[in-house]
Amino acid sequence: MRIKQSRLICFGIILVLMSVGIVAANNVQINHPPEADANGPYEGDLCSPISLDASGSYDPDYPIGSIVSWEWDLDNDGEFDDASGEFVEWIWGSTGDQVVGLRVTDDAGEADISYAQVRVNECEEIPEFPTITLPVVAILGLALFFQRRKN
Ligand SMILES: [Ca+2]
Ligand SMILES: [Ca+2]
Repeated sequence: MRIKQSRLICFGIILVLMSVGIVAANNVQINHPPEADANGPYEGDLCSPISLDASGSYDPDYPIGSIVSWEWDLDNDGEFDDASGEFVEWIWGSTGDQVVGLRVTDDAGEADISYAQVRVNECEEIPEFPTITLPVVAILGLALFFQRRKN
């Protein structure tokens, strides 16, 4: 009888310990690192800013965890210190294919990096004032000349 009682007590203690362990395991929050997405490829020209969009980046823990910073390396020197924010604009100083880096960091300090291509073209030239006005003035002048001759 005593042996049966002590076995029951042991079984009860084991059950209590197991349930405490399950509750503790469920309360442990495991952080997952964010996923960076620099998007692209982008294309633009030297004369106007090119818009970059990091909105494809996400934290798998959302809404419990989320991305708190978006940092860009726009001169490809390995330092993510050129711009910050989910959406940024940048004017390049030279033409050609460029590489931009994006580093996102979540609220637990975990980070991820993504790269994108940017093609920078020559400026699209807008015709200067005389190249538009001279032909128009010439056509108007000719039209006036022929109308006067007709009369
Ligand atoms: Ca996270
Ligand atoms: Ca940089």
